[in-house]
Amino acid sequence: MTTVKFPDDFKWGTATAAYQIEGAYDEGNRAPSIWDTFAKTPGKVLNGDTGDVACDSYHRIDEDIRLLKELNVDVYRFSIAWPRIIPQGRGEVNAEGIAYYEELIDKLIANGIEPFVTLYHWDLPQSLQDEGGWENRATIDAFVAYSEAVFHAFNGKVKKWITLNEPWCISILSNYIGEHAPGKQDLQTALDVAHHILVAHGKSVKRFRELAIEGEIGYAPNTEWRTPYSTSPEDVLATQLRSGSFNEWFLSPVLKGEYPELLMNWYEKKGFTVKIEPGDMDIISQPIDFLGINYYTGSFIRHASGNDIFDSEEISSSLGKTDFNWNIYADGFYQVLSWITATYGQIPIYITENGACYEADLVDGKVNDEARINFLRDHIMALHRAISSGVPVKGYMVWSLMDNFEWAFGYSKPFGLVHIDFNTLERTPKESYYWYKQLSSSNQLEV
Ligand code: JSK
Repeated sequence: MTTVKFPDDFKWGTATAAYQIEGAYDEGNRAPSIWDTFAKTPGKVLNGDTGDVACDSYHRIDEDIRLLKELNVDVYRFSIAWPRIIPQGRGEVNAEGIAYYEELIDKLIANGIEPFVTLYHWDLPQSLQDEGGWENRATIDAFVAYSEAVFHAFNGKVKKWITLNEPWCISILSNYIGEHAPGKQDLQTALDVAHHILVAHGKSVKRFRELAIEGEIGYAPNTEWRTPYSTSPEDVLATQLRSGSFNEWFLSPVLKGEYPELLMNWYEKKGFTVKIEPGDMDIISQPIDFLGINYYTGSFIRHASGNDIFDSEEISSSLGKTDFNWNIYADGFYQVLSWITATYGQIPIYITENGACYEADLVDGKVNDEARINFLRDHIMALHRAISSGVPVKGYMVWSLMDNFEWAFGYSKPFGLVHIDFNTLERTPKESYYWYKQLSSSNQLEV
């Protein structure tokens, strides 16, 4: 056995999101979000599951904080629901919404756990969607006003802020592929949404600086690592396009102030445009303090004429699969982190999500999810390799603290360190919880 030690100031944590765990969908003056609407639209979510109750975390602050405390984590990443703070999207701030998150934040701090807050984790107020949602540039200023209300409410208590979670999911998955809310399937709409949320990100960062809010601000794109099936120019191009549309498209505007040229030209050749207004790129590329990186998987890509807009296809490989049928690609984690630092420089990075879906039954009070332990161990080893080679990673958060509402797949895809019985809402730490507790307590891995 060898011991792999992490830097002394390295932060260990876990992550959740409002719509996936809170429930209490119609309490505390909360108004519907696009996910309330989408989940209640027949056929959109597996088994007709909704976030109406979820893990009922809205009513279980003390219970969830006990789990975090016993897990001995340094940080807890959660999201604030815009529909609880400004229920109509614009206008009056809801005191009950502020009070709920203030209680959560105060109790986290009292228990020595640093709150890591995501402002937007996909739950856009439905009233804004009724006005066009993120397709409408006016939603940008609504987001800035919402951000400002939250900045003011928790300034000095929250010192790590994330504007957006997974902009690729907000734009492409939700408006081109159509798997997430609002479920549109139009690439031009998706590119418009992508641009507007990036401008919204930049204007929120700008406001954060103008208001001299304490702490640091960043954002959390999801990344995947794609490897060409062969060195043929066609396979390499297909990989660069598929990968670029997922990674660079959401990193380069923020970190370089420009969209990746290869993709821009490719979209234009296909008849799609990005409507950039004067000053947009300067706003988008407001300097951020850290980069949140979500990483789950990767794949091998080859040329396939007409298969998708990039003439690309993912090919099956010998990589293992999680119970979500996602490739297990731990080396891809090392590769993508190394590529980010090589491409964008030494911006501090927090791993804001990494984890896996594995099913495991509760038997005699225990959940033996050894597969999740193996996944986490392999990925945390890859993370250590990246840190050892100079990638400035400052912390790591497992997705997720608890089993929760996995969007279009409802409650069928467990990612938690804690098992949730969705009939009783009883919480049971899994074997991976105890494994991770040992890691977060010792700051080292025995391999
Ligand atoms: C997990 C990525 C935030 C938190 C977790 C889903 C995801 C995804 C899910 C890609 C995807 C679907 C579907 C089909 C075909 C082309 C959540 N993260 N999570 N992260 N990423 N795909 N190209 N990649 O629940 O809320 O694609 O797309």
